[in-house]
Amino acid sequence: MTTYITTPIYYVNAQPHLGHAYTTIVADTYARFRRLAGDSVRFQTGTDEHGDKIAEAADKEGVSPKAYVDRISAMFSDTWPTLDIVPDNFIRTTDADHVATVQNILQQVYDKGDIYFDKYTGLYCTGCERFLTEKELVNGKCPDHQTVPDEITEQNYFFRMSKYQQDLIDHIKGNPDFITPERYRNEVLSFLSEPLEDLCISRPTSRLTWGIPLPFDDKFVTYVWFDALINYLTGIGYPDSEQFKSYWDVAEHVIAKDILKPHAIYWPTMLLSMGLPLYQKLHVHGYWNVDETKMSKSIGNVVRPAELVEEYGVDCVRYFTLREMSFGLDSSFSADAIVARKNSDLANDLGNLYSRSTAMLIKYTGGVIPEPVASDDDTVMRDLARDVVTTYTEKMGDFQFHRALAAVWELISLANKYIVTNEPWALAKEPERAGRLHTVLYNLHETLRLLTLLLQPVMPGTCKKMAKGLGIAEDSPLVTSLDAAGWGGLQAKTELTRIDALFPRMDTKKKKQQAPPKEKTKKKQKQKVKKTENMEGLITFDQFQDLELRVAEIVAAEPIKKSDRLLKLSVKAPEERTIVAGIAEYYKPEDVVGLQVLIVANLKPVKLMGIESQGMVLAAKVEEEGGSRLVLSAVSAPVPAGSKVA
Ligand code: ME8
Repeated sequence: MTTYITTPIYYVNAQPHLGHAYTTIVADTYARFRRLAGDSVRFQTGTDEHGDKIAEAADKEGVSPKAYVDRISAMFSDTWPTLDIVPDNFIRTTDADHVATVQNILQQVYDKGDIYFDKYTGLYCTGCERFLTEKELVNGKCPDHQTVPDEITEQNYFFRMSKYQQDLIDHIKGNPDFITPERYRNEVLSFLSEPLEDLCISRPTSRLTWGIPLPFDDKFVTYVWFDALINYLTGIGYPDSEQFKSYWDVAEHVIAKDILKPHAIYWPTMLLSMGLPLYQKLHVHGYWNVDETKMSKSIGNVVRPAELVEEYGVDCVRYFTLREMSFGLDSSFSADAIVARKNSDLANDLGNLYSRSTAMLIKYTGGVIPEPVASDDDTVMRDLARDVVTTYTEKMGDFQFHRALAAVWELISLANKYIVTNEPWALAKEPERAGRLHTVLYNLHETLRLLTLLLQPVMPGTCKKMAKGLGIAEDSPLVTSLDAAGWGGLQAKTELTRIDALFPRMDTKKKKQQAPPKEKTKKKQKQKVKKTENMEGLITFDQFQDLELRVAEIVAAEPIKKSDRLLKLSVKAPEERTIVAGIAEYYKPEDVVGLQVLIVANLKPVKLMGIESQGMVLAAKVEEEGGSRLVLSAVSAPVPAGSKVA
């Protein structure tokens, strides 16, 4: 099998931050996982170096665009090794072969009649590098950049995107895995339910020269998105190379939701026009936020990957990001969260298991793996290991990294319990129970070998150390191939090597002292008062104040399997959250996307059909002949998502 996995090519108007690092860690981890599964893999990342934004940034620094892009692009390519990210190709859109490929494709699409010249007036956001529709604006501003777009009128070239709208809808409907998670697929389908406008794909050289000249009109350069998306083809030698033949059919792109539209609409329609097969899959993740705000340079709340690596270590950063974020949803970064993961999951659970097990082996057998007793029917570790390997393989393949890791941690947790229940130190005192001791020690070390194998894609450096400690060569199939994920690969008589602790604990005392004291007493008093005052079915003003009502915007909706009544809603209020609402009998998912509704925002989360619901949507219950129906509550004019209802 073959795998081709890509990240976005990042703009060089800013240095890499945790958001870029996350996407690239995801792609690297997936590439390593597919290699573990035996695939021949190509993993590509790179930098996007043309366009208004870059020209502006270079101008600000008073250097030429080329000098500027060379410098920042190197910052990206230099960052990846520090995160143990190893792409097979780092593409730059200023590379000569890319420029030639873009011009080739433009000519091809032009000759086909899919590009025409026209006059256009639109609202242009420099941050997004694209024209926005009125509908996309919030309070007249671009919701991502909080800036008022410029109204621009100019003559330009247009790509007949609308011509391919129906083909694209059919493709998305016929291929449920084309865009995942499902909420983004629904978002795209909902967008495509309105007529698609054609795409402006040029910029006059009077306004911008830092771009690829159109091959059929040198008074224009190529719009940066039309140029950038083609990187996925250039990087594998489109159209003639062997690599293109083996990899294009299996292409998978990883992006965050900010660039869903270019990837889910522009790119597939471009491919349809070129007569090429569409990419296989688009994997869309959410944002890393800091204090509920998207991390971005313009807001100035960026977390630098290099600083994280310095503070916590590379594998801790990789593990933390993959374990903490549910792929598809937003996540919040905080130093406390990463320290907690490091101390609990890595130092306590994994690190302790490794050091306790190996220390006992060194003590009781001189560090030599013993032969387990064949007749011993202790299969507890082996049984769970088999299930964990199955779950892990499925979830890693589905980009559910947090679930795959949670499954692996079940195995770690059982192994730690296994030590306590079997008390190897007691067995060691009774020579007649040596066979039992050997089985227990073997089972623990075979578990460590499996952990070394399964954690490879996520923590490659640590796994090399773990393999070395277990006396296994770091490139041995025993720790680098899923074929060896069955029980019993570890050979008796293998000799351990002493290694340092895998994850030293971090000191949290200092932080705790700085934390402000909690205001518990006041709250408790309030609760007491509440009970006594609630006598006549009336509530006090204080009690009402406890209820937090907010306006939420529904950004995605999907049915819930096995439930006719419930819909799973993703809402912005202003942070993103999931609410399970009993409205499925009255509303179709696609009809509620974009609505602003009232919610109770401070309800304790509850699980409904296995999904955690973080709030409640308010609706009017209308009693009619033959039953009742629900009508969602709304505000009389659009307001920013998350506005409090007073
Ligand atoms: O959009 N959380 O480049 P870009 C999670 N050049 N991921 C984040 C993030 C955050 N807060 N911030 C950025 C471009 N990212 C175009 C792409 S592709 C043909 C052209 C990650 O530098 C995430 O992957 O703005 C997001 O999609 C990407 O960086 C945007 O990078």
